[in-house]
Amino acid sequence: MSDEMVLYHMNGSRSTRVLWMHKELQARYGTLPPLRVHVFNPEVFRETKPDWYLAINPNGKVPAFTHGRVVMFDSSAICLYLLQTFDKEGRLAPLHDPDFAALFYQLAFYCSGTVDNLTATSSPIQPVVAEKRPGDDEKNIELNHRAWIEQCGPLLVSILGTSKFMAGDAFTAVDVIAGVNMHYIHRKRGWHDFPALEARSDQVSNDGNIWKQKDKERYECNSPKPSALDTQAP
Ligand SMILES: N[C@@H](CCC(=O)N[C@@H](CS)C(=O)NCC(=O)O)C(=O)O
Repeated sequence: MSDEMVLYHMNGSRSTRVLWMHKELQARYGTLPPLRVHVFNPEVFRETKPDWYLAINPNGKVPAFTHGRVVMFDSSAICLYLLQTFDKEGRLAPLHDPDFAALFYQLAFYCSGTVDNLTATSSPIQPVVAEKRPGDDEKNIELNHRAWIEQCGPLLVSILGTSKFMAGDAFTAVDVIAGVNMHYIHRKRGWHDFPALEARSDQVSNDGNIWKQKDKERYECNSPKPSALDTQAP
């Protein structure tokens, strides 16, 4: 199998989860193949997806990911694949521990399946909706904020308890998965309703220099001119 890994990415999107997980793994092992990043321009990508990309990801979203003959989509699923393939000693996700495994799997699916949608700009059914940025509609933002305050926020507080990091006293893959949600909740939407969650998210930013580095990192679009953008397969 070819070693090359490619991530199809949009700045400020959930594909950030994969970038961050790759960096955390690389920091711990130093032996991962490099990740080539193909960057889409959101203005163009939200309206229309090139055929070559739909052949890679018929779901038409970012992220998608290839590694040799592996082709897959969904941010948490790709993170799980990276962990299974490269975190052989469980340094980032100690999945041999059933308590950790249960928490991690539950949160990985819950975060990318439900919590992400509270701060999303696009729709899960983007190809069939006329409005391509429904998440930025004021009424939707208000409803999503209520869902955060009344449903998802309290649930995360009760699952995560009061530990220093998301899953205890050490930084783990849970901090990456849920940390992306926290980033969008606090920074993109400006919701500051659960101080315990925010304190932990700040803890990650303070201790986790990789997150800070990622935060500053903006990848250049592969083709900067919207008219010519992304028509070429990478
Ligand atoms: N559950 C998927 C959701 C992916 C998703 O919705 N991606 C958004 C960006 S955050 C997207 O591709 N939006 C552009 C569009 O739908 O046109 C995941 O976690 O990967």
